[in-house]
Amino acid sequence: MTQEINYLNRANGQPNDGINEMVRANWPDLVGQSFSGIITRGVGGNYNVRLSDGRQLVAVPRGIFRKTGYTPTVGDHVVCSLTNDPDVPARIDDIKKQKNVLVRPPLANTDYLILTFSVTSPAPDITLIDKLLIICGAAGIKPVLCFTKRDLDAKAADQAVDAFRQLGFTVFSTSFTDHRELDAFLGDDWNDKIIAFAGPSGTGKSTLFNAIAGKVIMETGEISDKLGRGRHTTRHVELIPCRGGFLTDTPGFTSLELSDLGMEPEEVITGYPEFLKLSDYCRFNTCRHIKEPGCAVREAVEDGLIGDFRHQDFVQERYERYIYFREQLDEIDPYIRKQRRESR
Ligand SMILES: Nc1nc2c(ncn2[C@@H]2O[C@H](COP(=O)(O)OP(=O)(O)OP(=O)(O)O)[C@@H](O)[C@H]2O)c(=O)[nH]1
Ligand SMILES: [Mg+2]
Ligand SMILES: [Zn+2]
Repeated sequence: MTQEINYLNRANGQPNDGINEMVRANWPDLVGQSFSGIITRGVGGNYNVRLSDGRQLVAVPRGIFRKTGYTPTVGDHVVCSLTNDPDVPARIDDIKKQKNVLVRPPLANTDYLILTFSVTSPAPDITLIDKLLIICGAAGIKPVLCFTKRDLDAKAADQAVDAFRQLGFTVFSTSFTDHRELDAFLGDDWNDKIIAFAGPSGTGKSTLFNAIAGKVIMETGEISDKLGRGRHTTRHVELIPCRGGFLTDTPGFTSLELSDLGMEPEEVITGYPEFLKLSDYCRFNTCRHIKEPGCAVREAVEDGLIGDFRHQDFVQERYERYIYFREQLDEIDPYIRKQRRESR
């Protein structure tokens, strides 16, 4: 059984005396040892760390992280030890190298990001889908597209799935009663994988979360309406153990600017794998795939060689959005981009 400590920290205005003694009394095997775990939640400078055997501790980062300006992130693999400070049960001594990190949601080491868009109410924002695909591509995270609310418009759901699938994306549609395909894709043993949701508010991220977790953990839209809080029901990022890995719901958002994230112009094409794989054939390796002579990407789009014949308009529109994002980022001074990247 999982043992948990209810650690009430000073930031919440609650006393936490004796927490260290409690840890020592309950888990003598941790005294004088280093132990590793994963950060599942962070509030007010305190981090919940889950050890591989399921025990949970609250830890505070060593001063050095404050000096280096590095803030531990949910999803970070850390090494901790117990302290002699009565206020702090454990200290984070080391943070392992991240395989990737997202800014929104703030999350490290994501394996799959489920991009959740409803087929209707709200209608899918195709530009936002492309932005999220770029963010995944640049971070090296596998995107899984999910079109929810299939029960409201099955035809639109099938069309959306079809359009992205023929380009090679992993994409599913779900409804209240049917998320079998997505479930089967995710499998039963996640082997410590972190699976997160991203997408606009009200698209059903929390609903899907609960469906996959098999129990109601996250508050969904309807409940929050009763509380009068309206949309943006989900507020913080927390890893919840699920199928041998972790699932995390994330707050929805309506806008997202690639330029604010300090993204490099060359990273835009990572969201367009159907273009990326052709870019090796461009005449110049500095090709921006816009108007350059001998551009294999532009030629393939113009000749209708990408994707199947029914989706040529879709490919053309994807290419137009690619150009839009690429030109937008090319306009920003490289120095400003660097600053934005460092301050994000
Ligand atoms: N018809 C239909 N409605 C759905 C489906 N999934 C979710 N909803 C409804 O959509 C609304 C929003 O669902 P949530 O799961 O709270 O959405 P969310 O993406 O978590 O929203 P935020 O937390 O604000 O980002 C709720 O009223 C859900 O009941 C679905 O498959 N079909
Ligand atoms: Mg939610
Ligand atoms: Zn090119």
